Amino acid sequence: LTKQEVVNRILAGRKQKPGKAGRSFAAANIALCKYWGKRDDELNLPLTSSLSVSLRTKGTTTSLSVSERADEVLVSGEPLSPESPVHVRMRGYLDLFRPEPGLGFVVRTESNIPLAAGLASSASVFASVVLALDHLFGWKLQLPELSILARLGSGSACRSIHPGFVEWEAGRAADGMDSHAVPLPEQWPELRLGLLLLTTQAKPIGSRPAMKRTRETSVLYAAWPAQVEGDLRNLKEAIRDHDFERLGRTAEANALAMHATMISSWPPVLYWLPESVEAMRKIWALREGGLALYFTMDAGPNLKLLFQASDEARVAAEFPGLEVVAPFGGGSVKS
Ligand code: 2P0
Repeated sequence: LTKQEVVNRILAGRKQKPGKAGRSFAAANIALCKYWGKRDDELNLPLTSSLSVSLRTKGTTTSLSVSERADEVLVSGEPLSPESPVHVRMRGYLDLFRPEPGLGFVVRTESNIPLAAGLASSASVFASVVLALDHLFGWKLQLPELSILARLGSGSACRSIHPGFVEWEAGRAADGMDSHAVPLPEQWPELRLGLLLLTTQAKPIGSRPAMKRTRETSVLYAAWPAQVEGDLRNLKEAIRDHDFERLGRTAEANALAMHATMISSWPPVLYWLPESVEAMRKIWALREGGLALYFTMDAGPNLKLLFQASDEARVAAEFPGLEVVAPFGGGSVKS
């Protein structure tokens, strides 16, 4: 099955006449149980489910309109060269939605999070593009359909359709109609995420080829599905019980297990820099000293810290410049 066939199924009977413009925001998301490995490269269907938390205010706003000319992609107001990888990828995605062959799109994205640094993936970009397309064409799609369309752009983007805790159910169907995000009902106002930006330098290998290489060459990858199964159970119970230590421990172990599969690939995939390891050791030392602080990491060298509002001042003092996000907006700060 191709992406286009899936899109045609979802858009069957929907109007194809664009309005003047569409504009939408989607938040970035950080996985507590990672998506790493696909069962279908074309449709971005995962081998396992994953679970994330939305960054609520940090993400991407996309404005879209149609034009008589070739596609234009502007990132923070700067037009991208048609040869740039981001332009090529966006164009390929927009091909799925052209109302007429000759028509182009003008896409303007503004992100308030550094995208290339592996702090967040392309998730908020593709999720906001899908929401803007829904606006532009007036499709009024259901959330599972929007999530599926976002997945076709980038797997983790399917989770950025919802706020809060989100599970991406892997599904089993060959067409992936059962592989989309589902929001969890629980709120956790005291939860904090800290974005620890250690470097903005581009990563050596993108997550897409890295994921493929891991699945194909890592001997440890065989253990990954069972790790995910246990971690998802632990995370859901931790969220239900507001058990922060259990949440943090599970998320950190899951991230390290994912990186272990990468490191055991060939050629090896190692995103860590000396600064990453230094930060890990500092977190472990602080934890030894009684601070409930954990981390997670994605396909990049930067860390995301997990802690609670009551420890925010202490964590901020230990990590100057840390960008703190409240995924559920505020909450009481007990000292
Ligand atoms: C995640 N990552 O769950 C994992 C953890 C990176 C590490 O999802 O090929 O950009 O577009 O489906 O979504 C990044 O992978 O990959 C990612 P594609 P995507 O957040």
